[in-house]
Amino acid sequence: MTDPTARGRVEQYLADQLRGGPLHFTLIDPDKSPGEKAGAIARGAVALGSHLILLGGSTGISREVVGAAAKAVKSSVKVPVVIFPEGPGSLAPEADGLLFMSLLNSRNLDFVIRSHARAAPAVRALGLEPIPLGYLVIAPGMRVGEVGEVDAVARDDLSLAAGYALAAQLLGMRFVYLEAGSGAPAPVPVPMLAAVRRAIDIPIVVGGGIRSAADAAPLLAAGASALVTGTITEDEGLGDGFRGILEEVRRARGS
Ligand code: 1GP
Repeated sequence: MTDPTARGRVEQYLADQLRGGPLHFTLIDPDKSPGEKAGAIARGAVALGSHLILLGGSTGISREVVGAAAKAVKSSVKVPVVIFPEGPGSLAPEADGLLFMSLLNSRNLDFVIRSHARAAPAVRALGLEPIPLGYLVIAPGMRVGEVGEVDAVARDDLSLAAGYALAAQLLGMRFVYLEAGSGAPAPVPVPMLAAVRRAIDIPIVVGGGIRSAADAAPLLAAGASALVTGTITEDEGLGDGFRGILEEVRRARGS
């Protein structure tokens, strides 16, 4: 029997990297950027300092599309490639791991635990490293808020966010992801992130609506462990906005 508390390779990589300070994850939607296009984005993003590639985003994305993107990314960069699943259909063995995430504030038990029960045997059989993560949607939540049937945490309800995050930690999850929703007009509020940081010890991933260095800097100062950006690369490529965010991460790492 394997030791269930042992870190897999992706988690160990993240723990090692986190010792140097906060990280940046690049989210690529393989439906919009298939195969080699995903590989090219990953190459550019990692050259600018991004620490991990997440694949996901669209609904109804197929295993083949995710697999082709994962293969192209893996042949382009050395950092881990991790699936950000929208459902069990997107699990592709070409990736290194997946965010094994419970959507904590969904009203639909499928997103909290039922889909996981159905997908768990496949995760193990495919050899994908599951990264146990509590996923919490903060208003406005955007599309994931609707599709995930969430009761979004109000932007001024710091104690509810902190409570969810601490519950995730106490349940043994190894990361918390505070999500404002892809394309959100503003990221997760900084005071909320600060409150969650005070409440828990595990790393906090922050995403949704991060589009500039000015967005990134206060989140990093408030204790974000990793910033996720997706839309900015789709809209603007790896231009000034993306570079500015990576510059802030580098500065926070003191390098
Ligand atoms: C979405 O948090 C990610 O799940 C990234 O959001 O697309 O707004 O960068 P953006």
